[in-house]
This record gives sequence, structure tokens and C-alpha cells, in this order.
Amino acid sequence: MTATKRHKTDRKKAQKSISAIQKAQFLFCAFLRSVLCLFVAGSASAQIPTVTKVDPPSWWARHTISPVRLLVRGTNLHGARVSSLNSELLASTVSVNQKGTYAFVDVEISPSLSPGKYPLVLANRGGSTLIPFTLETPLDAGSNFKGITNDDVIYLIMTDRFADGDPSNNAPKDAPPEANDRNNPRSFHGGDLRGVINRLPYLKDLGITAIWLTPWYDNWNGVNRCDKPWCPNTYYHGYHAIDYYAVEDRFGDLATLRELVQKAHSLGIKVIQDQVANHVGARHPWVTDPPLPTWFHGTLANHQLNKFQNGVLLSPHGNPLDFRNTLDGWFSDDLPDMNQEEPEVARYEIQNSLWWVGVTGIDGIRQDTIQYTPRFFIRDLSNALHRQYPKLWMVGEVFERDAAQTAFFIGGHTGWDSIDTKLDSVFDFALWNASLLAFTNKASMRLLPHQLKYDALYPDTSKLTMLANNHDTMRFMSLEGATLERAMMHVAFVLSVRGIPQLYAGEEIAMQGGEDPDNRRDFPSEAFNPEGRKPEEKRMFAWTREWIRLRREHAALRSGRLIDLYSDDDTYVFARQLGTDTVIVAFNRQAKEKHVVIPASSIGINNNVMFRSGALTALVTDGALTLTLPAQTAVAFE
Ligand SMILES: [Ca+2]
Ligand SMILES: [Ca+2]
Ligand SMILES: [Ca+2]
Repeated sequence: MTATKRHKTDRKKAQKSISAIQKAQFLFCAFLRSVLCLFVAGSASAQIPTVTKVDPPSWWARHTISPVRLLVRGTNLHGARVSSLNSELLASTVSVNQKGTYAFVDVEISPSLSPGKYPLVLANRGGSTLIPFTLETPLDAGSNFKGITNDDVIYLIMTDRFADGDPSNNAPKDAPPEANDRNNPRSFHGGDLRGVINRLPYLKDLGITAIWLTPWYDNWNGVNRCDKPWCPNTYYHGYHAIDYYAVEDRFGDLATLRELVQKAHSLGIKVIQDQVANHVGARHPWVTDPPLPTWFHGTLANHQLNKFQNGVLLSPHGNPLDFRNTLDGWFSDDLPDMNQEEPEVARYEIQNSLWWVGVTGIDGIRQDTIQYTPRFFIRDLSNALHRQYPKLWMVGEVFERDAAQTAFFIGGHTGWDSIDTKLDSVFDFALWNASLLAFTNKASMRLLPHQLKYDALYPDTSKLTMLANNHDTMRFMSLEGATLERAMMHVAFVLSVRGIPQLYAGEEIAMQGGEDPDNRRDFPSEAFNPEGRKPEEKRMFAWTREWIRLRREHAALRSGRLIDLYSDDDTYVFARQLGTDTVIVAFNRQAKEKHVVIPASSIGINNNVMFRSGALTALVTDGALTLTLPAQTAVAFE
């Protein structure tokens, strides 16, 4: 062996032993979570890396998304290499952003790895640190992820305004007293997840089968001050996420949320999460330090505002500037618009959506302002959800009174852009609007069948979500021309027409409420108990409950064909028919009783068949059915 050779061998040996020392140090550092440990071999100038957050913090083995891509936030992440301490979990760094504040890391999980904690080691020339990571136990697919169908009745709850089940979360340390002022309609009022859990028996009694909760992402606890009429205000509504992976601390925590879903499921009530992929809140840490320069459309200082020229999304003739403004423009100056055309953003949001489903067991998603995200993203998100959870359901908010626009976004057909969004449902704002106009006497009752003819635009109208109202619209009882009887007819229409009915908390006790935020008044806690309800509240509650019961008892009302039978300025009569089950639903808004004659053969009914509604009866005679319609009400003849 020559001297040179020996020298080389010695050097190799030396390198080997340094490498062994390094490895030991590396593991030592990792296990002690010591950020002070420095590699002997590390450069003196390199800074110690730190990790402050990992999205998602957990995942599942045998998931349809594998590897899962983690977005790791920290400092001094330049040159980071990520490795796993367990051979059944492979981790590798994909990239680190220019500032060294974010690392994208892929993690591949062996199908045989058991659930548990599997911290990853992040190391670079400055040192090493741990990335916490958990492998979750999958929830039972038999009792979770069930999706929503027209057998369901959805009930929208604005968590902050429904019920305060835990006063201990009403005044977080970082919130000034004004943020918790229950006299300010724009402050936090104390409602929370525990409150919803406590009121599940009330909802069960009403008969609803699904709850949609406004966003439970963590929002900023502080208060915005300005000289505008809408100040001071807070993000009590939840649409300004500062963390896509955390539960609002005023509402509770992840354990309480899981308890809520589990308890709701045990009562036969499904849960729908309000997700907001289009934007985050301006207080999100990404806004001052985005993971990538392409993370948002523009910056806080330099961005377009959405001009809401929504028609350009539908039209094959829209010009590119208007089209981009509608997709890329910020919903408001404090709602930074996520750029789903950046593949890392789309991937992040799709994983985030799946993570919530997986960790909570929810059954459906309501996707906020969905039309302002690209249609390919809606498709990719829908496909990813269905791949993992075949029955999972997503309804998109396309707030348009034009059925052509809402129909364009529902899945099941391909638009001019060659995209089928695969979106399960959209809210039927067009028919909702027609119902408000007809039942407040602002339009002829003929408007209802007139609007329903545009069902021709939808591939499957049973999949539409028919809202009675929501938290963005005036409550029925505060509309011009509203009376209790008219509100009752509107609710009966929502619960008997095709599609999936969706109520808004408080409509069942005829709550008042003008424009936002007046339509978000606290639910009166005394009305949760029958003896606490005022006479009008009692009447409306019993009425709503009765129509939900009718719907539950008649498959025809849930999924039967809708057949127009009669309409004039004050009357609309239709049948819902499924096999031999026929229910005739009639609305008479006149101040006096009315008789309507229906040719029974139009719904295949023979002579001597008797229809009933309470004490009212109608016998088919000489091929005709004469219905007696009491004044200002809705009747379901069974
Ligand atoms: Ca509370
Ligand atoms: Ca918060
Ligand atoms: Ca957008």
C-alpha cells in the first residue's frame, strides 16, 4: 500500500468516523429536540433552523394522496434535508423558498405503519430540529363521510350566534373587550361548538338531518377599528382564516369538534363544514411572508379588487382581463386571493380539505365563493374528495339569481371550457329568489313554475340545494310584505319542492333580521325550549317540524318527480310522485278560500281515489280532483 493510498484510506476511515459521530449527534439533537445542538462539521456562519408549523400535522396510511406534501414553516430552512427516524416513513425535501421560511416536504407512508407519532428530522448546515408529524387512525367509513342527499334537511348554524356552551372561551387573552361586546352586531357573541353539542336534541326534535356550521378555521381574535360604519368589527363569522389547520379558539378545539361530529352522528345528524378555498384573512402569516411569490394573486399592497362581473365566468365570449379580474381579484381588500393556478396552492388546499374530512368524520362541505376559484380546481378538489370518500358531498356557493350561471358550475355535465366540475351541488338562489318574490306578493305565483322550467339546464335537479335563506340574506320576516303566513308558505315550498332543502337557524321560529349583520342576531336561548317560545315562534316551529315530518314520511316529497298541475296569480299546485306515492302540494296566498280543479289523469290517478290533508279531503270524481285550498296557506294532500 503506498503512502498516498494509506493516506486516502485513513481519510476515508476518518470521514467514516466523523460521519458516525455526526449521525450520533444528529440523532441526539433530534431526540432532545435541541435547537442549540450544532454539527461539528457545520459551517460557523449557518444559522440554526427552527420549525414553527407543519401543514398538515398528520395524515393516514393507505390514503389516495401519497406522498402527502407538508408545508413546513420555520426559519433558516435553507438547504434543509428532511429524514425520518422510521424506515416505514420516507421523507424528502422538495424545495425551500428563497427566504428559508418554508420547506415543501414529501412524506410517503408505508401501508403497514401503525398510527402514532413519527417526528421527522430537519437538518442543514446550521443544525437540526424536529418536525412533529402524526399518523392518524382512520375513522370508520360506515358511520362517517356519508354525504348529503335529498333525503336530508340541512340546517345552517352561525356558530358564534347560536348557543354559548362554554363561557370560558368568550374572552381570549389577545382580544380587547370591544371584540367580545355582545351589543355590537359585528363582535364575537360567545357561541361555540359546545353550544351546538348541547342543542343537538333541539335539532333532532325539529327533524333536520344535517347541520352546516359557518367556518371553524381559526380567525384573528382582535378588533378592526376604522371610521367607517362597519367598524369596529371582528371575524366572528369565520371567513378570514389565519390558519387553515386550526379550530377557532373561541369556538373550542379539535377534540370538541370531533365530539360534536360523533354526537351528531349518533343522533342521525350529519355535519357539513364551511370551507373557504378562495381566500384567507389579511392577518394570515402568509400575507407578509408567502411560501412562494405565486401563493396569492398579488400582494396586500398591490392587488386587483374583484369587480364581481360574474357573467364573464359563464360566457364563452368574456374578455381575458375581466375573466382574470373575477378569478384573481380580491373579494375585499382584507381577503387575499389564493392562486390555485400555482400547483403548490392547489395541492395544499386539496390536502387541507381532505384532512378536515379525515380527522373529523364530516359528511359534506359547503365551499364558499366557489365561482371565484378556477373550474379546473373545483374539478380536481371534487375528484380528490370522491376518490378518498366516495359518498362525500360538496355544495358550492354560486350566489347568482340566474339559473344558467348556477347550472354551469354544478357537476355532471361539461361546460364550453370542456370542464365538468364534478361538483355535487349548488345552492338554488334563482328559485329561492322567486319564492321570496312570490310569497311576499311582489310577483305572480306563476313565477314559481316559470322559474322551475329552467331546471332543464341542470343534469339532475334532485341534487340542487334549495335554501330558505342564509346568513348573507335578509330573513323572510324582515322583507317588505312579509307576514307569518307568507313565511310559512315559503318554508313549506322549500321543504316540498325538488332538491335538498336548507334552512337557516332561526327561520323555524320566524326570527326577524335585515341585511348583514342584522340577519345574524343571537338565537334566543329561551326558544330552545317549547315553553319558552312566543305564540308566533310556537306556530312557526310546529309548522316547520310538520313539513319536515311530511318530507320524511313521503319518498315522493324527497325524490319524486315534480309535476306542475295548476297556477294563477295567487295559486300554485304541483304533485310530487314516486311510483304509487303521490303528494299534491298546493299554495294559496289569497285572503279567501279557493277551489281548484285538477284533471286527475295528468298524474295517472283513477276515480274514487281519496286525497287527505288533516280534515280536508278530495275525492277523484269524473276524472277530476277538486281541491279546497284554505286562505293564505300551503296544503299537502297525501
Ligand atoms: Ca363561548
Ligand atoms: Ca381565533
Ligand atoms: Ca379567486
